[in-house]
Amino acid sequence: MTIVSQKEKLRKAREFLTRPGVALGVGAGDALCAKLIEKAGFDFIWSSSLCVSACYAVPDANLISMSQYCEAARSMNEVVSIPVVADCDTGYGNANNLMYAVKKFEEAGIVGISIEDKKFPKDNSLLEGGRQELAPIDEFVGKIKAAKDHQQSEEFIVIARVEALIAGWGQEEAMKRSRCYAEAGADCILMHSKAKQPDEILEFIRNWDHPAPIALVPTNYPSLTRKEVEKLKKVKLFIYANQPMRASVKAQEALLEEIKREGGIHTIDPMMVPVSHIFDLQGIPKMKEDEKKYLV
Ligand code: SPV
Ligand code: MG
Repeated sequence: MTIVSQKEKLRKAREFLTRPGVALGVGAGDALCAKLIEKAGFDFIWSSSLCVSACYAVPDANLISMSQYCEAARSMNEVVSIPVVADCDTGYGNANNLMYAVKKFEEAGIVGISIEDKKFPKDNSLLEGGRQELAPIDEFVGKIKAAKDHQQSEEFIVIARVEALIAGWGQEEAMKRSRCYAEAGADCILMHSKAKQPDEILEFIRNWDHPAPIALVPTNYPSLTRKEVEKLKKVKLFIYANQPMRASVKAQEALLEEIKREGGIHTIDPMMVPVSHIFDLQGIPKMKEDEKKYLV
């Protein structure tokens, strides 16, 4: 892997928010997945709270700690040369917790964080019947200011994620909150929706008249494609938040079933990559080159 400095990653990420077109991010829960996302040619990694918590097989409900989320994001960042944006839930508590998190994630080489305007501890936004309690606007504005005032690098990105549509509070509330957060200094507004069609998202985008760019997570409304989003101009980050994890669970379940059914591992080769492929992803070729130089 070519070594890319944090400065270069920050510069690239900033460019995503200003250049024409849409940057595509994909959600990862671990470094191996992040590596696959980079190899497939996507623009950035979304260190997803859903995927990271799923790697521990625990609910996406702030059960694991900020340090665990940060370590997961750090491990991703260490093996890719594209930027890593971290999904930091509600900031792990109040503004004090968030300021500490900004320090830790920035030190880990992360180019930006997303924080959402729900109460801590949160539930996953797509969870049927989940607690989707919104934080008061002033409280969240305080968090955005705290994050922006405490970032070390000027380019570090703070994404304010608006959960008003998720909570069922409607367009007006979503718009009011987005304006307040953008005015408070958020670099980007992530408008989340769990609707099965993109209509409410498209309505929001039509009415959005602030220069702050928009980020979208189309998990529940997959009919909205990159091509259509590009035409909307105001959307700069488009995030496929969890598809590799869901595909790999499906593949692993099918494989385990097959082994059980066949009473052995003699039929499953076509379902797997060879071990050599894993070696490549682990960076063995580079290690062997280094050995030639440095081992006597
Ligand atoms: C995540 O990927 O963890 C997200 C997106 O926050 S969602 O799961 O839709 O809440
Ligand atoms: Mg999340």
